[in-house]
Amino acid sequence: MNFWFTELQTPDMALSCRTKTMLHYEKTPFQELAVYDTVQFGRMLVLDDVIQTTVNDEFVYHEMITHVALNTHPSPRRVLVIGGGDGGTIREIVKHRVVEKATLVEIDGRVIEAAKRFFPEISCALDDPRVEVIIDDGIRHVREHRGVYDLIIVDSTDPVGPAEGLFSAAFYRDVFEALTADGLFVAQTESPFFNGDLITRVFKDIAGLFPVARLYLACVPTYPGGLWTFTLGSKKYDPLQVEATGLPELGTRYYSPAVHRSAFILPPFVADLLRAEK
Ligand code: AG3
Repeated sequence: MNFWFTELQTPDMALSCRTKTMLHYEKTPFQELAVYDTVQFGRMLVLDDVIQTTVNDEFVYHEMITHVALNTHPSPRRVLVIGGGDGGTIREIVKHRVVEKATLVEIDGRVIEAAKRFFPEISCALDDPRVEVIIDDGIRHVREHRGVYDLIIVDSTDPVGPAEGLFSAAFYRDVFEALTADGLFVAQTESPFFNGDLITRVFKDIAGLFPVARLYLACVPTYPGGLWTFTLGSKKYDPLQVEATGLPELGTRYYSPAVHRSAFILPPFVADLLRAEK
């Protein structure tokens, strides 16, 4: 069948996936939510016509947004996820026995419902006894919590619409305050090809707040340009100082102790985005 879903990744470039069927569509109070069954990537979650995750490539993003930071902190007992209503980030977090409580704060409860219904392999840990799900604005949640989280992960949509505030300096200040004295933070920060200015600005904000600021990369084929960035801010522990020996075996398909290190090796055009004079 010649039925295609197309994401306009920039005004001048698109990614199209041949689609077997549209499994679901709704308008939530926050956004349009659709689930497609694609030939190449399996089921695909789409918000406001932007691909969020697919069954076939979600492991890259979810492993990389979690395990780098979880293996950097020696005992991440309390973890907060902002966004991430599909549950993929939570599924990876609960693989770590040391985590006592993982709190998910998602603004749109409909995303969680759709994930439970259409993406059981991604959402499967949302009912774990160590997981607490709160439907609320992550910005407010962070503002109202002080010194409680060892790790905060921002698993957001692109910086437009509901997620815009999750890329602001004011929000990062509240994140810093919501962390414990040796806490750390990681956020998905978009494409180095198409969002260079954003990456530069976010890195500057994070480096201004946290003693340790790092950017790392992973390859997510359904995101614009494929190459994707994550920005990490840490009060104490440096992800580059992590000893590869002694890391827990997590059954991962993208993350490994060697990838933990190599992800921080930046091509010069990416390293340039982080230069102080920018
Ligand atoms: N968060 C969305 C990453 C941004 C994708 N951008 C795009 N396709 N233009 C992913 C949520 C997965 N838990």
